Amino acid sequence: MTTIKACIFDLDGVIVDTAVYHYKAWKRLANELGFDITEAQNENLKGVSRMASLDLILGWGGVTKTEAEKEQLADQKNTWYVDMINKMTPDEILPGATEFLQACLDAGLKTALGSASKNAGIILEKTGITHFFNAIIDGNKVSKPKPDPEVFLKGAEELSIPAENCVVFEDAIAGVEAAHNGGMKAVGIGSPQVLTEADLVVSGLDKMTIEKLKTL
Ligand code: B16
Ligand code: MG
Repeated sequence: MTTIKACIFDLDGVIVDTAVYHYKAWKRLANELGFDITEAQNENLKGVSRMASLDLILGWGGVTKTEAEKEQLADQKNTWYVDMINKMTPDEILPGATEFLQACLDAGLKTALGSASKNAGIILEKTGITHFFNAIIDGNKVSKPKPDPEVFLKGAEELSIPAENCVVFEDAIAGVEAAHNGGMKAVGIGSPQVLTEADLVVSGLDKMTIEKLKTL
């Protein structure tokens, strides 16, 4: 059993569901390039960085682009995506997320955000939850994508809590792997059939309690 002193949260799929906005923007880009992407394909983009997502999409469409063209395409997608997330409201926070964040703080635990997104700051601001986090690590602060543990290790470092006393909440397989690679516990948010390596799986933060942290 581990003493948990800090909780580190992934953003997309754990606190909010921005996958639908990523999908709309990527689909529009693919359509302009002359092909389409499906919702099933979009599943493979969750937790994957912007440029790595673009590489996957261009591969599915059988399209080759230069590095400079890819930068331009990624910028275009991001402009459409940011237009959508700028309209987000607190109603879009997933069930139980603010309640569990508050319960962590009330229990004296530290909290951090550990997201691959360079737009995490806008999302936290628009949904009104920035103040729940003692540290915010996003895609602007890291260079190595999950399953590399960089994003979570930086979170632990900013909180001054040893990795072994941290637990990560993640909806992506690569995120659970990243937590373990960093020597942290991982609570999967989603299905136990998918997140097989997680130390505990719940369907959402509405099913999470401080008591359950004691079982890790
Ligand atoms: P951006 P997370 C990830 O967020 C998303 O799941 C993924 O679909 C996205 O491509 C990535 O952020 C980068 O986002 O283009 O906004 O920098 O799950 O790590 O919170
Ligand atoms: Mg995620």
